[in-house]
Amino acid sequence: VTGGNRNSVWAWVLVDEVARAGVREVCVAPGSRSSPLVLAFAGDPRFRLFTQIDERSAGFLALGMGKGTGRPAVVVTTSGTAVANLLPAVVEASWSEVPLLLLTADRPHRHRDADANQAIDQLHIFGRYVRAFHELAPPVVDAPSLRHLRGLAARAVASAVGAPAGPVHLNVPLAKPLEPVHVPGDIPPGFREAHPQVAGGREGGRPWVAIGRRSSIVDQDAFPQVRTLLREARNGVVVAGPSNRPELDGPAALRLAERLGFPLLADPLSGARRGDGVGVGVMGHYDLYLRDPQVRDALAPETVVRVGASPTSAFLLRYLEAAARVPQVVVDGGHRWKDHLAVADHYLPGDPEPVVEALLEGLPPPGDGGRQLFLDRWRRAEAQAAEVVALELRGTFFEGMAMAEAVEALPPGGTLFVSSSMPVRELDAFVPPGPSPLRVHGNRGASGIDGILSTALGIRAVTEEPMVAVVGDLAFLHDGNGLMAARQVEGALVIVLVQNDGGGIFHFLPIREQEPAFTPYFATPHGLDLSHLARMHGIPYRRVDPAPGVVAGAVAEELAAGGVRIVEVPSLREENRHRREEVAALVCRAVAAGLAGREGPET
Ligand SMILES: Cc1ncc(C[n+]2csc(CCOP(=O)(O)OP(=O)(O)O)c2C)c(N)n1
Ligand SMILES: [Mg+2]
Repeated sequence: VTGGNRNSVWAWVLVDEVARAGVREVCVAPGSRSSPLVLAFAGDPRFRLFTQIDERSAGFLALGMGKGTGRPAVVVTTSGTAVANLLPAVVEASWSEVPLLLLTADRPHRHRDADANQAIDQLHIFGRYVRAFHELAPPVVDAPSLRHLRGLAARAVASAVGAPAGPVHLNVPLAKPLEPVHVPGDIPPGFREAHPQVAGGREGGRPWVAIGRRSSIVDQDAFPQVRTLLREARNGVVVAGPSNRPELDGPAALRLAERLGFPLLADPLSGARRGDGVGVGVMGHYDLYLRDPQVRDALAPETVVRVGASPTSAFLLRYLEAAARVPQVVVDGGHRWKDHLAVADHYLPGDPEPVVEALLEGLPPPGDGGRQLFLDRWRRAEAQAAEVVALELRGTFFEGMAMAEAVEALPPGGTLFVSSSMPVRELDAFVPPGPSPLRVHGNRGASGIDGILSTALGIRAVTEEPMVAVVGDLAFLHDGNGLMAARQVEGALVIVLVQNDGGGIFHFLPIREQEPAFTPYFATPHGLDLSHLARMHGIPYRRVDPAPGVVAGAVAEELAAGGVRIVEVPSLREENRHRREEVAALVCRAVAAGLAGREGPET
């Protein structure tokens, strides 16, 4: 314990215990009320500190760090609307089940609801979006209170880690003095000597209380029925949805599909689309061909097993909904219910890895020829789609090409971040499955276009591999403040900015017919030259021609140059829609023709 008053001791003990629980990253937004917390973090070499003026961006920066490490990053704010600005990141962390720890300074109790400056009601301000909320006691230096504080800090981190993981909020009332000045009587004489563990923490850097990680396992009673169902299934599909633990859930889905002899429909955020063991049984272009009702019928399953969240592809969702009458099993150990279509008839609320292991125990290998025929049909469809896609990605430019080439430019094992709106959908449709590993992140919890740059920079801050973030121009503008973190991170991050001057996604919706309102209120062209924003932050910015091969070349060069850099790819919204629909139609035609042909094993 250092410093000279109850606040500095209180903050130091809290921060010490947060470090002992394994937290290393801290995002600080400036303010006065939080001074004791900030000084404690800043004086502790166990932490890496980042600063961000805009608390909304600070929240997403920490969210990105949580995604990258699997442990919570801390956000420290002052009192007032500073706290309220964290809500978007808290919602995303909650919905996408990512650990996050909020330490919000507050006015002392006597100032609340009494017209004091910068005092709002911060209690439970994030409602049900946090896994835990605790209002800390007013600081005091006595052994029972500090023991409780140490335990509470450990519990906060444990609640954030889960399972299920998510945001945790500690509200910290602090009265002046906020600086570590000596206050006579604040620290009882001889306190440190009398209570060495309370004051200095447990020996050997151990946490006050080592809390075991909860895992979600499902009662064995649930398995026999599902096992029977899977044993008797004539055919089926496994769908791997977005996961916050793709390195575990992806391989689990792969293993299940392989053992069942089912095709695996792998969402790009599932961990099953790319990486070790991804072979011809893994489908990645289904969004393009499942839009065709005939193809959908020809590939209709008799059983479905879904792992993780609902898939990104709207056409895959339609396919699953069309199969509402067949048995559908959902495996997910997360916080939220993952069946908005209400088609599941078995739900196993456990972590996929142990659930899959348990399901496969005693399950005979698929002997039935029906499964093989069905898998072959899927493989033929996927192969035909892949052929058309590969050809069209060398033809006239569209945004899918920018995405595919951005991925192509990343070395194996690289990290990809995609913003909501079209980038995640271009990834879904046009980036093929394969064994070359790719770590993919996106904010798919609530699918906001907010906090995108900050989330990407947060991931960049805690990972080693080269990284590309593909973002839309509105998402880019929305989190312009996020770029403040660019000079605080190391390593290569190329932001591929798909500049179609507005929300291209709205062109794919029937609302596009509704002019004159459509353009100003939906597409929202801004006509801004975004390079100025980059220049303000000192970030190298380059605009490239929308033509085959150009994005791959530019991204590879910029990755090699290192640091945070932006590649702007201009696109025209309406042209892009036409071209994308043309490519999808070509895929559908090829796949439909192939399926209409003679059945037989793939050669
Ligand atoms: C915070 C938030 N506000 C609004 C939306 C609704 N929305 C979804 S996509 C989109 C347009 C995004 O445009 P851009 O980032 O340029 O991507 P594009 O559609 O052009 O690919 C909007 C406004 C949202 N998802 N999140
Ligand atoms: Mg756009």
